[in-house]
Amino acid sequence: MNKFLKEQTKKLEKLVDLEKKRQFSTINLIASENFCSEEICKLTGSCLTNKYAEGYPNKRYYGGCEYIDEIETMAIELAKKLFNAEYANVQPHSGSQANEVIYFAFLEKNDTILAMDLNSGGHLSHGYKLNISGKNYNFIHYHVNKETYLLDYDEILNLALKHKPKIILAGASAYSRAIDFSKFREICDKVGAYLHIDMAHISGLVCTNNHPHIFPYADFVTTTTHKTLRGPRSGLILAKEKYKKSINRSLFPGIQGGPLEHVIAAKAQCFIEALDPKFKNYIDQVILNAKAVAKRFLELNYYVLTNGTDNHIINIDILKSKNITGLKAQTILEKTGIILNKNVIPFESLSANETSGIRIGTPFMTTMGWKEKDFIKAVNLIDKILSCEPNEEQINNFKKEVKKLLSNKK
Ligand code: DSN
Repeated sequence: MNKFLKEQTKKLEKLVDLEKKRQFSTINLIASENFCSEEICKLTGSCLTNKYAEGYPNKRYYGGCEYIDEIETMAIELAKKLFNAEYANVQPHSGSQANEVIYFAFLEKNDTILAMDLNSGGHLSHGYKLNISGKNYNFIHYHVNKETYLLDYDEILNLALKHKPKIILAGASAYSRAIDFSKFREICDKVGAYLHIDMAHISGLVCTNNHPHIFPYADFVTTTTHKTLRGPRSGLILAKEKYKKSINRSLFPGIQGGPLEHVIAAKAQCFIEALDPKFKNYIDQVILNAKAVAKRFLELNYYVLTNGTDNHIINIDILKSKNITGLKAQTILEKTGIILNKNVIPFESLSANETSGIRIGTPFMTTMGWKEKDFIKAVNLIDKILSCEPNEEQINNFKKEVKKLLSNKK
């Protein structure tokens, strides 16, 4: 290898080391991130990445799939057990691709689908105009209630009656309250629609019964595996057995080629860990921590959307609370070592780049061992930082305070 290429390899190693250091030396409050186990990391980086296995277990287009078949079958069976599902497909590379698989399996081009509005808390793959979903299908969007910011099931019913969607999609990326899947089922039954639940954010809460379950209500369910579920960065589909053929075909050969078997093995490990009773304790603590964060921000007179949380997410209207944009809050906090993301809020008046809101989540720091008291200290610090326009000296002092809080990590 020539000098330049050797340097490039060294640079990659160094950047990964720096990222690892960053993950351990900042307070991570991003609601969609987590810190997976060493076993999961190891499997994701394993020799399984060398293997092609287009197709499904025992029906592959390549030889040499003896062990791969066993691994993928394990992952399927563990996923079914974890979520009490009749069918699982563990091949989606991501949550967005899992959603695309469902649309491609059950919709024709321009068919109507009813989903949550992006500003209300929905997701890009739920019909955003620049996303492939919004380009291929006729998405109609429901909103949250203007006063309460809660899901408005009457509006969902009215839109369903008016537009007769083939699919109704329940699920969100920035919604902090429990979703009533039984109400969604009732609406679907009234208009003859399929119920698709995207539980990407709450799958860890669903499998521990900390959120109303997806079954028997859903026809099909999609999720990522790296958020509250604490697995590798990837996707998963669950469904009733009768949809197996359509979903399998839609994924392969419809949308994806060779599955990422190293990630599938890591998903199997994630399901093993989530089946362990200790995982329920972890999710219980994630929720207790989120409730403590919401309560403290409310005590400090912040505008916490919906006045609290039932899950791992706290949404805050930071413009109304502190007269700064989400972008500014994110940027100032990052300088001190506190990482979170700006977020649009329902009926947003600013651009998606600026935003009036911030979204806070507790999964990552709970994995790091934080309890309510640690999170309350972090909220107090955030309030201190956002209550001034910190100069360099103050930033340095805040950094020291962040460091001190981080010494409580595992
Ligand atoms: N980007 C993810 C989130 O942060 O919620 C959703 O895909």
